[in-house]
Amino acid sequence: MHESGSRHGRRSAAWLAATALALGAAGCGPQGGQELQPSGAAQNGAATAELMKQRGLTESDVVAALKTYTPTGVHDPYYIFASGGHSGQVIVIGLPSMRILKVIAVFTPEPWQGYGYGDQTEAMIGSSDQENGIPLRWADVHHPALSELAGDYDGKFLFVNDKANARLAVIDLEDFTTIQIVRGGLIKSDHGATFVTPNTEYVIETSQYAAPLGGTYVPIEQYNEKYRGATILWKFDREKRRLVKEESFAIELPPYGQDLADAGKLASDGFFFINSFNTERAWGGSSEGNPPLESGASQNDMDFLHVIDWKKAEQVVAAGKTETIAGMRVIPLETAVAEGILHLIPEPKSPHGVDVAPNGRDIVVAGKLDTHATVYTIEKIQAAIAAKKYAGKDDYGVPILPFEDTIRGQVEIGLGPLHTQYDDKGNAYTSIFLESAVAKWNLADLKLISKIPVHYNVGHITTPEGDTVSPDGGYLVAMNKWAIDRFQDVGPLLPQNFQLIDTTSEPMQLLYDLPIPNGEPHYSQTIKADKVKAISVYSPIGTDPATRSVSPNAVEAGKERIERRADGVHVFMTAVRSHFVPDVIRVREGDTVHIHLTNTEQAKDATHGFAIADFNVNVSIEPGEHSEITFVASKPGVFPLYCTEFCSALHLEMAGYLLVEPKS
Ligand code: K7E
Ligand code: CUA
Repeated sequence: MHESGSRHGRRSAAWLAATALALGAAGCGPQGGQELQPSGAAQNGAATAELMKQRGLTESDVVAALKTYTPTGVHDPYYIFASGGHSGQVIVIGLPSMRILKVIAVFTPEPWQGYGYGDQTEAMIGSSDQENGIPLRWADVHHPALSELAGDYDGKFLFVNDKANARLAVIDLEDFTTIQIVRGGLIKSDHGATFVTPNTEYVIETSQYAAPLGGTYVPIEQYNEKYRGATILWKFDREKRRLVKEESFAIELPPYGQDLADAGKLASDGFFFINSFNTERAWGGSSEGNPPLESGASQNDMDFLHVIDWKKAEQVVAAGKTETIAGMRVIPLETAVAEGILHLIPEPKSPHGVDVAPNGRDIVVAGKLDTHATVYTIEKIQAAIAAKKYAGKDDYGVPILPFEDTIRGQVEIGLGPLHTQYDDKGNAYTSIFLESAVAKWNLADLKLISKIPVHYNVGHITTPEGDTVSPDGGYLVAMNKWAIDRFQDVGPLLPQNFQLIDTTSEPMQLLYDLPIPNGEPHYSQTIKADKVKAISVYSPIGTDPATRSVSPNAVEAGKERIERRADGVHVFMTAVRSHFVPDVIRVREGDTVHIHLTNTEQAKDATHGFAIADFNVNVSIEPGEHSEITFVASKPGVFPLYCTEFCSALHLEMAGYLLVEPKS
């Protein structure tokens, strides 16, 4: 499994000369219609051949380089929004250059952006801290979901989940910043999250590990009776840019390990689908005489695909047939069964990915311990539901639809298929974990077309707009868990490996490796760059990014001042190249200091930083931004303050002093 990537053998000198000629022609040849200048081209060609020889590059390497190389100043046609895994962040990458463009701070403090240090971002990051005061300062980000209209990305918002603490975050793609973090309190972990319904009516968050709903203590011996899963439909209010808990609801689920989920679209609009594992309901206890969790959870040949009719669920909620747990309206499991909201379908052993095809009709499920991708169709599922054609019921009375009556077929993929994406040619691509490969197969006739090895242990894959109603195709990025021998050594903890693949050629061609050094990315989504309309400055001057309106404390040039009030010292300060006004702040030991700081610039990229020694004060103020900083001057002394961004030739001079006079 660890052989090197497909390299074609060296070709003849004739091929080299031809490529060299083409390169030469492209590089300095005349406009179309004119004759080539053989001498110049030949010269460049010779230089290219010499370079290839020096660096030991094959023809295939050079072609790969030409497919990904993006000259300076040229922008990529796509953004990849990648989960940052343990970092609690989102990584933004250009495709096909694979240049990292930004890290979006979400659940974790991020010093460069001052995220988690100024008042507004500290409040943002602390908004999901626990009731008992335990702060949450990391996250396990798995699945980014771009907002959609009619099943297509609209480029406005991005949602991500934190599997570890069952939280969701909302990111605004106008300024690529986090604008909300929510923790519902109903469930303890999430994984079928985040996924959006076709018009982003709801952002879906489904539990992974069953637990008593609402977070109470129940002995684990009562697992079958009292532990539950749940899927939460968070209502998204576009105008307010908020997930609204009061308008959201959940559906109680059996205590299986609910896994990935995907929303239906077009033909399957109104439904969503959730995989599961551990339908055995093993809960571990290997030192107490039980089988180990992973083997206890792998006994059944089939687990259950959950089919959820969310439009029906909306009606049941409107009719008030809910109970309230942890402040969330919950449709009880019996009600979900009685009202026909929930059906199960057997699916092959320990499934992982469920991915609805662009046509909305096919639902592709891949099982980790199976060799197939299984294709269900919504027409067959709906027909079985309508005819009440059941293969039985589970222990909770949930009707089980027959496997054979709901599938269109299966494709033999390889060992350990996980996740599926689509292109514009009717092809599906499925990652194969155990085999370390990606398979391309035809969705219409369920025929395997080809496979490409990847390095190594691929998890998710992403193709341009590859999970929408209209994928673009062309590229695929394999998000590999192991890198082993791909990069020079950096100690025992190795980077993850993103591999860019050209899917238009046959066989597919591996183009580029991008190491990811700050967490384990799971899913990514790839969107056309021109759909994202990012702002370059905050306007008007004094805008608070948290509210997107001018702060009541915004400071105009010439109106800077220091005021002593009952609640402390208020400093109304501006920042502009290359000074802070005021630049000397005099307070007394024990004073609470409120700094109201406005960057009055409107020039693109004219960012300033603001830091004070010893008080953990550090913010980044983008052009036009207003920032609030509060701290207690708890010790006397002289503390330099300065701008932390090299903003101008007089950047080092952009400084001042905080003078804290002793009490006595
Ligand atoms: Cu890593 Cu989607 Cu959480 Cu598969 S998941 S790899
Ligand atoms: Cu402002 Cu450096």
